[in-house]
Amino acid sequence: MTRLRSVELRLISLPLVRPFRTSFGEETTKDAVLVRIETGEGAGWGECVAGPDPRYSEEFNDEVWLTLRDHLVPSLLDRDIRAESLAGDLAWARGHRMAKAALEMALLDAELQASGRSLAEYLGADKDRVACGVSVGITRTLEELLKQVGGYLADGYLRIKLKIEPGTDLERVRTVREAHPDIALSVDANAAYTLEDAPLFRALDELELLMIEQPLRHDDLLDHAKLQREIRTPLCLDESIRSAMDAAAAIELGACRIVNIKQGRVGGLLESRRIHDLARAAEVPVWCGGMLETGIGRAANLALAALPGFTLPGDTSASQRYFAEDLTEPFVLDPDGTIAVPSGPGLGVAPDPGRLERCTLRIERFGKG
Ligand code: NPG
Repeated sequence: MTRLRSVELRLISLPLVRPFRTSFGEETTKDAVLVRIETGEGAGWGECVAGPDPRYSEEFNDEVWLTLRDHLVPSLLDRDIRAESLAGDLAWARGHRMAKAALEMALLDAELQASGRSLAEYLGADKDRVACGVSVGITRTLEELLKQVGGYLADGYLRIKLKIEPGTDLERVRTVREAHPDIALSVDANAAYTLEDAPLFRALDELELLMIEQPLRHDDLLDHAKLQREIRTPLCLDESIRSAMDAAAAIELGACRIVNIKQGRVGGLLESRRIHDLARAAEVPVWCGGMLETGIGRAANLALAALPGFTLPGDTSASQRYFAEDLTEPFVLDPDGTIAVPSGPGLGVAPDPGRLERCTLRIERFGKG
């Protein structure tokens, strides 16, 4: 147990090296709420995965700020807390998983720094490098898509994921498959289709994809189970899995055969580990999703991805795939397609003070820091 003395919220904005377009819109900057806490033992950083608007999830940056400022932080300030019981302390507030996950990350960072342990070791990692994939946004042209895919393969990425949306799907995926018959290739629809699109999925089923990610509604399990019964390609769920309970239901229903774990989407690293554990017991592979995180959130993702059940390459790409200049020391892809898991205490990284100041849009502090 340690006393929460102060919390600092920061809204930051970093330009992306190239716009990232998905079925729900285009992002040209990475805007995120960072949380820095000070406890009786030390300090820690957390990064919230919410975006600027409520598209991918109900949570978004301005709302996360208010939730933390007016509700979650006041309920914890000057109290004795620890990461393992934080979710229970915050259970009175329904939902708001991304905001809660950012606090939990900061608390884990502080606690583990104080005890000199790395996050990866604490979570139960069994490797010190993780296999990395890359997610390719929707491009304006096929030529641009092939160029981006070719570039990422030359970098060493071990799995290519193509974003798809109605009208920009089969032809593109087929073209990439024909150009690269042997690569690990997957698609991600971000919930843009319905069961009526089953013919499209039957056609995609011919392309030897590693998985089809979140084809149907963000809150659906039943239709995914129906679709999974019609195709051979494993379905993977992202948005539909918000907790270990959701993951257990999805697996039991046959709504997916693979689970994407994003710590922010499920309320934190500890809930992520629960999902990993139950999926592993059910022999369902998991992999670590990405939300264009800065080096802070990326460090947490790499630690998580080092757990034994993460058997598929994650969206844990190198810093330079996103930013000309990351907030932390950059994460670098090895030519073999892996990135080293941070091994220092806590997250093992901290933001560079100068870069942090340059990209900060807003800052607010609470408590006696
Ligand atoms: O490499 O971090 C990354 C991006 C991976 O495609 C990716 N993320 O739907 O999974 C997703 C998508 C996303 C990005 C979702 C940003 C929400 C925000």
